[in-house]
Amino acid sequence: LLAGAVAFAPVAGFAADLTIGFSQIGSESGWRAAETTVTKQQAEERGIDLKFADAQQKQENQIKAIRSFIAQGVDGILIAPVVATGWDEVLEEAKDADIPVVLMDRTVDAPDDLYLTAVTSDLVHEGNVAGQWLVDEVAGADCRVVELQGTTGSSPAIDRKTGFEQALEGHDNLEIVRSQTGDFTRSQGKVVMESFLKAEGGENICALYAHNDDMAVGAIQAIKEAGLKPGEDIKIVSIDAVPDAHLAIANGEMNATIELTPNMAGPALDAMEAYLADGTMPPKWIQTESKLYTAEDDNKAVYEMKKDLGY
Ligand code: GZL
Repeated sequence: LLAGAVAFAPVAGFAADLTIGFSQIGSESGWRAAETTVTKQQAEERGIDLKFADAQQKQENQIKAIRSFIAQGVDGILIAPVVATGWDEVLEEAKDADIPVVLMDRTVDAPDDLYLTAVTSDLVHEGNVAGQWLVDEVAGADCRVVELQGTTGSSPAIDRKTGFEQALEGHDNLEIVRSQTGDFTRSQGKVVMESFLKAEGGENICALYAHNDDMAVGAIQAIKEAGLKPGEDIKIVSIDAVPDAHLAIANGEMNATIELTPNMAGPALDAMEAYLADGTMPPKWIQTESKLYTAEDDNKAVYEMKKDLGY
């Protein structure tokens, strides 16, 4: 009996035989690349066989990948959903196949019994912090603001806009005069910032709020090419705190960024493993922390610490 019991004792780290599908959006930003790196590291450490699918930012590719994972009979599925709508049907299919789904870094407008949990930051709070930083920075002076939005219809683009506008309520000296999506990419951030500069006149723009650092870095290029000083002539506040943002702040070309951890997979896989091991139900939202970085921080040191993390 003893020998038998020993033979069936669960192996250390239950995940030794788990197969997990990961439907990743793409590699639109440095932050996304870091999330992919960390997720693969986390799976490796846990002995999980990770099936990785890059959707090139197309929802239909994510849905195809999820259907393929279901057909393969994976134990669980991670999804970073590019947009918030259009997931009900495929999530129902995963539920019907008894395959738990964990959402990473973005959430969906779907009944929450269709996913185990969502691991995200408080995206509205990030917008609040960015807006409050700008309110304090201009200290009552008139300021015409331009906004580079994230991917249209994504939960970060919706919530970061909402949070920023909330912070500006009651401060009529601040006005958002242009707001357009740059799709979270450097190239689009630059192109859209060029159009803002042309339409408004660089001297009439006081600040830029970018929903992520990659668009802010693209915009910095456009501001320089327009003969203006980013971080001085145009204040810049953004989100992610990727290494290049810390470098830009250290160089005085950017003013503030709000940190988003690339390690969503740690909490996501913890929840997935616990559920698969014994049915433990996690909360529907596992929140990751946000931290504001400004020129007062030692951005050079933070850059050195982050530069080899796979951004
Ligand atoms: C936010 C995440 C965003 C990052 C961007 O949780 O979904 O997607 O802020 C990335 O860099 O494109």
